Amino acid sequence: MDDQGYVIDPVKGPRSVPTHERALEAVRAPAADVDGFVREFLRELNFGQGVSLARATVNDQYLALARTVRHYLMARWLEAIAHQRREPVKAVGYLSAEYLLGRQLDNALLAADLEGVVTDGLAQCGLSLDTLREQEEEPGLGNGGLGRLAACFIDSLATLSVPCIGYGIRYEYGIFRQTFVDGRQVEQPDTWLALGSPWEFPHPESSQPVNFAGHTETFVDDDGSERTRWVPEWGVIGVPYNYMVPGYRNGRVNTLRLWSAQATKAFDLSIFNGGDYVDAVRAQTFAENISKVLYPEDSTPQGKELRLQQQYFFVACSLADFMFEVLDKDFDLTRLPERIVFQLNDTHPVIAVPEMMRLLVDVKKLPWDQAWEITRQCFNYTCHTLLPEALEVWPVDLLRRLLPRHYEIIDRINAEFLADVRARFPGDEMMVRRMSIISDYPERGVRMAHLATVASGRVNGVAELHSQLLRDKVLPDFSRIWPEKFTNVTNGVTPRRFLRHANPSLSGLITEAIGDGWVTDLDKLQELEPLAGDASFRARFREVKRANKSRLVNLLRERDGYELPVEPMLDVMVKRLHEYKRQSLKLLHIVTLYDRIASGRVAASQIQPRTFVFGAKAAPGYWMAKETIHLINAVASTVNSDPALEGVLHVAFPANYNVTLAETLIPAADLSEQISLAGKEASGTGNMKFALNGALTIGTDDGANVEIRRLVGEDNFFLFGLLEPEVADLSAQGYVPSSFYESDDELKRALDLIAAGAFSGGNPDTFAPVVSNLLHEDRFMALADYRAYLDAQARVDAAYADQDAWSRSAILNVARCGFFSSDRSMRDYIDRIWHTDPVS
Ligand code: 26V
Repeated sequence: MDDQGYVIDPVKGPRSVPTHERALEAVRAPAADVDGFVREFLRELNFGQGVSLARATVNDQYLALARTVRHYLMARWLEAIAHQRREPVKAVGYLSAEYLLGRQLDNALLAADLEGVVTDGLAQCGLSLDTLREQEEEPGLGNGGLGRLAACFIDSLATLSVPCIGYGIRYEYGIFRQTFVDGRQVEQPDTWLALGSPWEFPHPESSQPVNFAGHTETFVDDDGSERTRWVPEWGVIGVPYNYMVPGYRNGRVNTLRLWSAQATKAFDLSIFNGGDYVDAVRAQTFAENISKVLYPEDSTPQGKELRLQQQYFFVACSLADFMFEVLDKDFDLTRLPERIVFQLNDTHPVIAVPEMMRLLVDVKKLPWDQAWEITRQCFNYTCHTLLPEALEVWPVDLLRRLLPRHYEIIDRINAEFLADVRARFPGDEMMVRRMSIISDYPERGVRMAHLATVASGRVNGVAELHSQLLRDKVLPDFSRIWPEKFTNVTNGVTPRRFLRHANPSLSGLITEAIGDGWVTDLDKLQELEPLAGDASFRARFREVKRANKSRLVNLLRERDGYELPVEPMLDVMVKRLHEYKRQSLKLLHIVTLYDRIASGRVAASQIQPRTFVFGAKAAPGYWMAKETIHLINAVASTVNSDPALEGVLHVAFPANYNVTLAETLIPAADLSEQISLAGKEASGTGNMKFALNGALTIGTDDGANVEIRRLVGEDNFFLFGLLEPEVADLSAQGYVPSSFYESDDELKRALDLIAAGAFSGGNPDTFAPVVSNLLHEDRFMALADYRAYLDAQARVDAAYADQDAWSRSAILNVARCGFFSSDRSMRDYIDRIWHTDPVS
């Protein structure tokens, strides 16, 4: 605030502030010029870090820089928060157990348009922005697609000026750091907070108590009505940490609020009074365990008590925070749906449904039916999977012990729901069993997807094919009784991080051609389409790709010690390691190429040179996935050390694939591998990032691949493999993988080579389990798709040989992928599900 009562916004300039706001707005952004920046940066270094420039470590410099950049966003953030409280606008409450944010500094610089000023200002201090940005440990508070999607969505909502609070968990340890020891994955803790994060703002004054266990009692209220009260056994405190979510150069900053668990004083005291100091300290640790670590499984629920504690913990904090802190304590909750719509990011936050009912019925004393009406208007559910084993089912015994009141509420919701089903389908008890929220077999369990579907206004899948399969195969009974509940919103990715920031060279080329409007209106990329026919533009596009490859080759040399050539086609498969994603199919391709040369069937000079890059973390308890990692590393080391293959075939598997590595890898790729078995990948979002950065896709008819292919055109996409109905037929017939092995000589040779120990120093035992799994089980039909995959790869080689035609296709991929902006996804959610408005 300056003397005249102005808030200076570095982007929009001065703005008049009404007097009643002035007290709130004691914040003023530093001047957005080089001198203003340098002054502020040195002030942060001296007074914030307590060091002189001469003695500052790189970490001091980074922290001071981050704090300085924060200042530029602060005025807008406070304004957004004040507005939220003041104006009766409807907000989105995004409930997600995961946010895979990636580095914050680059994003903040981009949003606030400070890159130029900061580069110059740091140079004046003798420092380089590139060195400082490397200091940041990315907050890896997610496993993969689902967590990264949440991060893209909150970015887009801020850019669209839609009020949103993202709610989640501040894990002290995010996704593990992957290392390789003798080619095997070894997990290390992710200590992202070790040096402190300058991007978080703790707000202990807004802490929320959260209770667990105990029992319930009924009693008669003052007004004579019978009520239930929960007498919990223990509790913890949730301390919120706020993070800025800046919109792209629009003056909007939304909030991400992550909860950290702390022991309650009351809890400590009871044990301290018992005299056992050590027990008391241990109890404190016990409470703090709740937000200690992100569970690294992303497909097989372990049914672990701590995970249920995590889920309830963050959801209880978040609902109470919104209902009683963001809104006034005396807000008329019958009007709650006018102010909030909660999006359930998969089933992880679904315990919010009975929690909302508990708050409305037990705490706010609303009649059950009215509370249920409100609840149903406040929640919507997004499903992110098709694997039956990934659907969460909580054992009744566990849920009832940990959350006795919630279990009662779920039981009543179920009873009323099943009464409705019986009324609609008299006598169909099979249907009642199939639909019940509480299952009887194999043990009594609460099916969280059923609870979410019953309680939600809308249920959506994340790509067209996925939404269709969700309706027809995962929740068919529900879609029969409530067809209008089901909808699709195809995923998207933020063009700010994944094109503008990650690929500055291509961004520059695009902007030069069509202006910079595409950054917030990605459909504008269509204007590039005519340039695909322009030979000089194609040549420049190829130069950009080459420069990006060289950037990657340098990074992999420094980071992982790889010596890779820049020229070959760069073929990339990066995603979590899972059998359904079929990294093993990619491996069989590589082994076949290797075998063709090693056996002399094909001369090395006849092969289209390629560098294969893998990036993949396996869940620590997923044995087959870890064996596959070992095999990839073994094949990589054999291929890379064969002098005959120098410049022809190389395989790189940099450890610890994360958002930061993706930002260098994706822009360099020529070929994007999206080869899941049809009907298994809900959407995929890496597929979108690659296509947007001008890689061509080799892929199955699965997830969002279907839509990518439709948009970019079938000539610019390498399709192969069984279609989803064919997969279903083959399964029904009884799939026999060994029959494919017997009938395809090259497949047989590839598997035999692995089995014989060609990649394990002659030891046939090392990879026997992987081979045997493929030969005898092959749940995801890699062998059935092998020949089609190799044929498609041959088409890729032929296409790549014509570099000019290839660049034309690549440019068309960029031009036609505007649809995959998460801004569009957010507009779809707004139109079909949320019905919220942006604020001016
Ligand atoms: C699932 C589970 C299951 C219980 C154990 C813990 C846990 C943790 C995370 C998850 C999430 C798995 C679901 C997921 O990440 N799905 C991915 O979502 C992406 C965004 O919609 C989508 O693009 C991918 O296709 C889908 O696999």
